[in-house]
Amino acid sequence: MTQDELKQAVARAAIDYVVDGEIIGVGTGSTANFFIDELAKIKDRIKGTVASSEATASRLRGHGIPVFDLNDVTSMAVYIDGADEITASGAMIKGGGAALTREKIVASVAKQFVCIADGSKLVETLGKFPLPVEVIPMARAAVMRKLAELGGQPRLRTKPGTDEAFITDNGGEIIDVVGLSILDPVAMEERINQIVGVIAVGLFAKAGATVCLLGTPEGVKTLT
Ligand code: ABF
Repeated sequence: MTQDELKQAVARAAIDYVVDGEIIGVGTGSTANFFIDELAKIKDRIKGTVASSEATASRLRGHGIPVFDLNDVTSMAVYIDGADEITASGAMIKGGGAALTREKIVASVAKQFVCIADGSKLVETLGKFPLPVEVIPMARAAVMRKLAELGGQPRLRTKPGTDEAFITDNGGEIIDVVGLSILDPVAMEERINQIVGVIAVGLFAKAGATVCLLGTPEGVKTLT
């Protein structure tokens, strides 16, 4: 099976976690895109969605699926999204797609976080994938110095093919921290959250995935 077929399989399996008549939080990335395409097939069963990025909102709308502003939503049954790395206990690195802040906000409102990922995302220790940190642009250099003290090498994410900073949907910049071995993800998340100028860190450990649907050649495995 190709990686895309594995992503498609978990996207299909995630439909079992959609609650009829409810609002569904929808993530960002290629696996989330496969999920959106599956959700479109049952769109009449749900009230609508909240999107974690402009790209996701426009894909949802393209399928005729209602997208609500989070400020107009008081409860959300489930948030469904991919990850860049996940451990067996549900701690994740996210943000390779630059949507980490909105992903964390939307996930925080949902009762359940269902992570959908192909098997290559399962790791024992987080950190091989560079850890994304979204920052207020004027704090970039100061935050980078603090992140270096944690033992990694911070790199400013740039627009492809340029030296210009990549700008997120929130007007923030992304620093990718390379070379970390994150043995205590909760402690690391708390430490980075405390750095002034950080908008959000792409470590989802204090509130990780409640369920992970992992695509493997033997079928979809469910980790809880
Ligand atoms: C989002 O999409 C992210 O937080 C993560 O960066 C990424 C995973 O991408 P893909 O599904 O394309 O592998 O969920």
